[in-house]
Parts: sequence; C-alpha cells; structure tokens
Amino acid sequence: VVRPFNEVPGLWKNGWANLYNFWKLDGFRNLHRLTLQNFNTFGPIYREKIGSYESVNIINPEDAAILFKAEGHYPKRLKVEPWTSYRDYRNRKYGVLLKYVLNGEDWRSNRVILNKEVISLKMLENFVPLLDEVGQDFVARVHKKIKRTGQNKWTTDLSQELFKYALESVSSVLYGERLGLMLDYIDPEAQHFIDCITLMFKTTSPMLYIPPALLKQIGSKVWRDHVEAWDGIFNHADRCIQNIYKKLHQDAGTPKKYPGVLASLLMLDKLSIEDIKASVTELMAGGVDTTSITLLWTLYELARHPNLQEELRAEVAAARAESQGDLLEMLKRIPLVKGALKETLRLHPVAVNLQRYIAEDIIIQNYHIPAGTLVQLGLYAMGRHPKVFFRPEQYKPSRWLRTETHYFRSLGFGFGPRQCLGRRIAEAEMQLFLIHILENFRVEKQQHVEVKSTFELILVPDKPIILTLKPV
Ligand code: HEM
Ligand code: 2DC
Repeated sequence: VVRPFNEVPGLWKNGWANLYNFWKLDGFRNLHRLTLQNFNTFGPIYREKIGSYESVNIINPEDAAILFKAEGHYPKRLKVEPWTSYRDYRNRKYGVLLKYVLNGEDWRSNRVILNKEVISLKMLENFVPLLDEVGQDFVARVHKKIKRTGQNKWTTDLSQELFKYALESVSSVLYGERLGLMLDYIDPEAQHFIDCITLMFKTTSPMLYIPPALLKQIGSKVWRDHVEAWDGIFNHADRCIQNIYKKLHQDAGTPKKYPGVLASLLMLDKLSIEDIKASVTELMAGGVDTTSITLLWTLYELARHPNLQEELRAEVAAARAESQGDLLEMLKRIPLVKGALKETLRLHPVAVNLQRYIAEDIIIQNYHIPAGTLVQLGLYAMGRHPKVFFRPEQYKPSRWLRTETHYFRSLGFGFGPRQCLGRRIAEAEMQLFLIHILENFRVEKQQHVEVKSTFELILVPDKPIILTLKPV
C-alpha cells in the first residue's frame, strides 16, 4: 500500500527550530554534507523544512526519472527569492532563468527562441572557432608566465586566471568580440564584474532560508551586498550590450562572419530588446564561476592522477592527428576527456541539487507526493553514493565510456527543457580548454592537500588549489 505524504520521514514540522539547528551546524556553507547525512539517517527519501524552505529530497536515479516525468509543460525550479527581489526592487526584467515565476508560457516562448541560438548543436560550429581562439590565448599567457619565473614552471592558484578565461569565452560567444582578458592589463570593470558574480552567489545562500523582504526591511548587510553585486553585474552587462547594439546600427547590412548570440537575437527580431537584454545578462553572469570552477576541479583531479593525465594527453594527440585541423571532428574523438568532465561534475557538481515543483501527484519510494510539492534530487549525494556509482570515491573517467549504466546519472547540467541553457557553450569551452592544456602542459600538485567543497549557492573549493604547470 502507498503511504501518505505525512509519513515521509524527516524534520519538517518546525521550520524555525530547524533553521536554528541548521545555522548551528553551519548549514549555510555545508548544505551538501548535511544532505548526505540526512540520506544516511532517513533513507532514500526525506522531507524537510528549514525556515520557510520546504522540500522533499530524493537520491536514486530511478526516482529522478519519476520526478522529471512529472515536471509538466512549464518545469519550475525553486524560486530564488533574492534574485527576483533584486529585479523587482530595481525594476529589471526577468530573463529566462526566472521568468516562470510570473508566467510559464512567457518562459517557454523565450526559451524556444534562445534554444536555437544558444544550445542547438548547429551553433557549435559558430562557437568552437571563437572558443578555440580564447583557449590558444590562455596557453600563450601561461607560457609567458612560465618564462617570467625563469624556472620552467609556474606554481599558482589558477582560479582568477580561470575566471578571466571563462568570462572571455562566454563574452566572445555572446558578443562576437574579445574583451581582452588574456592580456596583462585588464579592464578594471571586467575584474569588478567577476568579483560581483562571486559576491552575488555568496550572498544568495543565506537568503534562501530567510525571506529577503524581511532582511531588506531590517537593512541587513547581506541584502545590501547582494544589491551591490547585482548592480555591478547589470551595469557591466548593460555596457557590453549597448556597445554591440550601437555597432549593429552603424554597420547595417548582413555581416560576413558569425556576429555572436546577442547580435543574432537582435537581427532575428523575435524577442523584445528588454527580453534579450535580460537573458543575455543572465547568460553572461551564469558563464563565469560555473565553468571556471569545474575546470579548476578537473585540473586538481588530473594533478592527483598523473597516469590518467597521460592517457588523456594521448587521446588528445591522436584526436588532433586524425581530425586534420577540423576542430568539430576533433571534439568527437575525445570520449575520455568528456568522461573526465562528467566525472568532475559527479564528485564536484556546481549545483548541489536539482529541483522541480511537480505538476502532478507521484509515488516515490512508496510514498504519495502531491502535485505542487518541491522535490529535490540530491546531485552531490547521488554522485557519492556507492549504490549508484561503483567505488564512488575514485575519479575514473572511463566509467562513462561503456561499463556502467548511465540512466539518469549524468545530470550535472540538469534535465529536459529546463536544463542549463549554457550547456553547449560550457561543454565546448571546457573541452577546448582541456585539449589546449593537455597539449602544452603537465599539471602537478604540491604536497597532498585534501580540498573539500563549500556551499556558496554553487559548490566551490574550500581552500585555494595550488597547481604547477610545466611545459610538456
Ligand atoms: C541552469 C549547471 C554553465 C547559464 C542550470 C542548471 C544547472 C546548471 C544544474 C539548472 C538546470 C535544471 O534545473 O534542470 C551548469 C553547469 C555549468 C553551467 C554544471 C558548467 C560547468 C553555464 C553557462 C551558462 C549557464 C556557461 C551561460 C552561458 C544557465 C542558465 C540557466 C542555467 C541561463 C537557466 C535556464 C532556464 O531556467 O531555462 N545550469 N551550468 N550555465 N544555466 Fe548553467
Ligand atoms: C542551490 O537549495 C541550492 O546554473 C538550493 O548558471 C536550490 C538551488 C536553486 C537554483 C540553482 C541553485 C541551487 C544552484 C545554482 C543554479 C541555480 C539555478 C541556476 C544556477 C544551478 C541548486 C546556475 C549556476 C546559473 C546561474 C545564472 C545566474 C547567476 C544568472
């Protein structure tokens, strides 16, 4: 017999007492580990209420399949209130990231148009040459740094370099233009933009549990910082967008080469300029910390597994030789590199969980869950569960080749029509980055330092990752 919703195990009766305990356990930064503990305590399904945040949590791939089948025509994620509150406060339009909050159909019609320009496989041939150029410049920059040390190697915390690489990459695809972040002197505004994104993520997490309206009223620092961060993001994105908009008017006529996502959307004339601006701003902001941190974790894993690193280098060399200068061909011949990225997202996912407000009643683990409930798949917990992944603690890209089942297991970018809009850009950008790094440098780590994750809305390394790059 199916058991009623009220019998789902977990702590969901007193949200404010739970928030107090959560806070005592430093839950704002440990969400991923607390989730893991909860699954150990309660089993594969538990119900939870922290402050005003109510959810049902699941961990099994088979249950994830049930969840996504019930997501409906307008899949809805958790409403990230600090993000919508900021837009309401400053009178800014919601982009595709937040639109469903007001109107599902509005999200869908925007998303369908954006899909063609941003996530369709056809666009890869436009994106890849742009992204490859940034990758080459990154390599040139590292060679220069190595020369400057005079020691034939460069030991550093690469995170700032990777932020710049990611922003340069996503900007070149969005605007068809380079910002010049791989140069020695960089525009302080671009640096400010990068800092604002990190601050925006960091200040979001505490406000997931305490309504921003309340924090705003009491004039709390976290809300003020959050506003300042978004202001910095929107101001810089506005400037980039204005710049392209003006140029498009100056040299009208059809361009010879691919002009970038923004100009394509403007010329297509299917979305209002305000809608385009809102979504392009979100794409620009979503394109920095996500890919850079995933790449940093990947380099960290490669440094810890030198043999694997050589294997990947050999795969890349063979792919380079076989594809004879055709980059799109080359990207089809690097399954192990792709497996490495999946493996990174398994152990170090950007998003701790995926969530949907289900559109219909479902039964999971023999519990009845009513339509409208927020159901979360613990992505971090799933990636580390021995029943889901054989020897989960091992970083093993080859597990993604054939041997194990992949059914609802590779979900780092989410699932279905609501999945990550930046996915193709992110994948191409990261694959090209690894190709160039592997062709040019050996990545080593210093002593053994165990790096863990901290939750700052996205998962980030809890300490600097120091790596050494040596020419191969
Ligand atoms: C949404 C992950 C990079 C823009 C998402 C979601 C995840 C995710 C899990 C939610 C999907 C869902 O609910 O099913 C990642 C990861 C990345 C990455 C792991 C890199 C390693 C990017 C990049 C961009 C971007 C580079 C921009 C160019 C977006 C946007 C959404 C989104 C706009 C919201 C889409 C919508 O609501 O319709 N991402 N992302 N992401 N991501 Fe990414
Ligand atoms: C964080 O419990 C944990 O891709 C919460 O590129 C639930 C939650 C809701 C929304 C998720 C968020 C988590 C993690 C970061 C995500 C976000 C939706 C989009 C965002 C997954 C899982 C991200 C990083 C976007 C951000 C784009 C934005 C800054 C313009």
